[in-house]
Amino acid sequence: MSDTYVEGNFLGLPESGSGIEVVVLPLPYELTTSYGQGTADGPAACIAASGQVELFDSDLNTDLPAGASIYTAPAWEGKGGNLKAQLDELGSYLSPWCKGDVFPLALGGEHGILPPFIWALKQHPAIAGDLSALTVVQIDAHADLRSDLDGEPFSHACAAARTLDMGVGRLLQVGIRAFSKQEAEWIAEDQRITTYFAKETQSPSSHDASWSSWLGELATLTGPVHLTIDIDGLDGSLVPATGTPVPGGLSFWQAIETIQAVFRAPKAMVISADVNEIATHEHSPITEFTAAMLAAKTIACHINAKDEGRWTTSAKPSGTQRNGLQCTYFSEQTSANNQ
Ligand SMILES: [Mn+2]
Repeated sequence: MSDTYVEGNFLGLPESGSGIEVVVLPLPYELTTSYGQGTADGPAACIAASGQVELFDSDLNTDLPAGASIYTAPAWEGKGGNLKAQLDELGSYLSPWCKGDVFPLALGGEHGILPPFIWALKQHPAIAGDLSALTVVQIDAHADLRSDLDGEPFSHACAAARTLDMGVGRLLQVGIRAFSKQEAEWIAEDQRITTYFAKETQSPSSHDASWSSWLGELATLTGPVHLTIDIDGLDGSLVPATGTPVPGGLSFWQAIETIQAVFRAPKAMVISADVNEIATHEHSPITEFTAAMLAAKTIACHINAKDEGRWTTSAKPSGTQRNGLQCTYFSEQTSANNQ
């Protein structure tokens, strides 16, 4: 715990408010969760649990924030009366933090936050309007490649599919163990998608070779990368409160190794990340604590990448008052239900 613990800030860290290098963005978004409830409370619970995370990071060999300025932004407050209006609000909220001068880490909220995040990243200097340059690395139990869920194409169950629609060039998935026949066929056919199924990475007979192959794949990443961590990618025993916990998932250390490998890829630059589907359970804090540890490791790995020259920025870090773009992308989509 920080010596000068500040309630409501990630890791309890005090902040200067200027020269921000990492921003934590709480997105209590919940509109389409199919099974459990409580992802709206998840980000605040994760931030509260982060006060119990050790600040010492063994990769950095020092305490967080390790000299970096980490700012916890006021949480997004949804006002839109329907799903597409809320997605536009999320895009507008994220936009000021996606200009390349800071590392944005969002805490969700449903996985439906991913498409608005990708929309906001389009302006990032490393992408410059061309999302085909971007690789999304996804930890998840679900492929999230459905065309729609109950008629809703912007459901959390469709998050990865929508990012491909938006033009994302490559999608790498791990932990996947719950998917439809249609999703399996899409994965097999689409050259943009590389999926490491939990059946292979977790099975006693194949896990060593499969896991080495996954880490090898990550080492070859090039260009800008967004890391999206749906905590249900981890084994359900580690995240029992999440909306749809699934057995047979990644171990905690496999999630950590994945985060480390993405940030250590010599030719890639991780420009942004999210940890999503965080929810609470009255009898156990393990879900939000697991999420807080993954978020803390993500920040530590970003600082490490920056120290080692794998983070470049042309913009000078500035303060909390900033302008962003107004998102209307989602309201303009005609295919979705206007519920
Ligand atoms: Mn997901």
